[in-house]
Amino acid sequence: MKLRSLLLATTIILAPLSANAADKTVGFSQIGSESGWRAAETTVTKQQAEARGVTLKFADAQQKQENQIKAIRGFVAQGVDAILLAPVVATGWDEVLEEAKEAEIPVILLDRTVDAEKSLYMTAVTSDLVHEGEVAGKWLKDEVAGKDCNIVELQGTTGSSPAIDRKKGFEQGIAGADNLKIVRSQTGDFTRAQGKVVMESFLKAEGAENICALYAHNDDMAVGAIQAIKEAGAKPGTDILIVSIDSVPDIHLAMDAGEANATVELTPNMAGPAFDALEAYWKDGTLPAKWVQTESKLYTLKDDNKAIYESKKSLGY
Ligand code: GZL
Repeated sequence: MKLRSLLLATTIILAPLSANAADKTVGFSQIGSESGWRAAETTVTKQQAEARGVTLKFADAQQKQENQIKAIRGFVAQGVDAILLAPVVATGWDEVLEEAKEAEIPVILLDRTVDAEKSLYMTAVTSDLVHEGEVAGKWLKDEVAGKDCNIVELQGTTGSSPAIDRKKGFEQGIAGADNLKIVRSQTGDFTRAQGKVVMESFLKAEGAENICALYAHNDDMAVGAIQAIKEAGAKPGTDILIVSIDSVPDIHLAMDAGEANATVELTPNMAGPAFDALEAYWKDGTLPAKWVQTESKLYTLKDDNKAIYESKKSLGY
C-alpha cells in the first residue's frame, strides 16, 4: 500500500476518535476536600478522565468561590474543550458562566446546582437533594414511632444547594409528626472538625439527655458529632440516634459498631455521566437533559455494614 493511502487510512481510522474525549482537555473546578465524599469524587473524576483519554486540568478551590471563579477564567483563557464545576454555593455564578458561554465552552455542574439561567450550563449531574433529606426524615419518623424526639441538625455549607435542599427535604419528611421537633440547627460546613465543635455546643446547650436524634447533612459531620457525643458520656446510636447522608465507608464502620443508625447513599461518580454527555455532544452535537439524576439509597443497621465498609474502601475514598 502506497505511503499516502496508508496515511489516509490511518487518519480515517483516527478521525472518529476525535469526536470522543480522546483528544480533549477538560478543566475541573473542585470545591476542595472538606469531606471523605468530596475526596472520593475527585479520585473518581481523575479515574474517569484517564479511562477516556481526557486531559484533566484540576483546580482545588479550598472551599472559596473566588478561587473557583478564578479557575474557570483560567480554563476559558486556556481554551479548554469543557469545564466541570462543583459549585461551593448556589449564587454568584452568572458573570463567569456567561464568559464561558461567550467562549462556547460547555459547563457541566457536578453534585450541586446553581441559581442561574439553565442556558448557562449544559447539564447538572446531581442527586435529588430534597429527596435525600426526605428519606432521612421519614426514616427517623418511623424509627421513633410516635415517641417525643428533640432533633439537632448539622447543616452543610451555608448557601450551598445541598444545605438548602437537604434541610427542606428533612422538614418535609417529618411533616405532620408533632412528636418530632428540630430544637437546634447550625452549619458544620460539611467537615468532621466543625461537626464535632457544633455538636459539642448542642450538647452543652441542650444536655445529652434532652437530645433524641442528630440529622447531619453529611456523614463527615456525623462522624465528628459521634466523637463529641462519646466525650459527653452518651452513647451515639442508642442515646442519640444518628441519620446522615453520603454513605462514606466510615459511617458504615460506625453503624457496624452501633454508633450510627442510617445513611442515604450519594455516588461519588458524578463525572461518568458528565463525560458521557460530553462525548455524545462532541460526537454529533447531542445535548443531554438539563438534569442527570443520580440514585439515592437508604442504608440502616439491617444492612451488612461491615461488608459495605470493605467494598467502599476500594472505591477511591
Ligand atoms: C452533595 C455534596 C456534598 C456532600 C458532602 O451533593 O455537594 O458536599 O454530601 C460534600 O460530603 O461536602
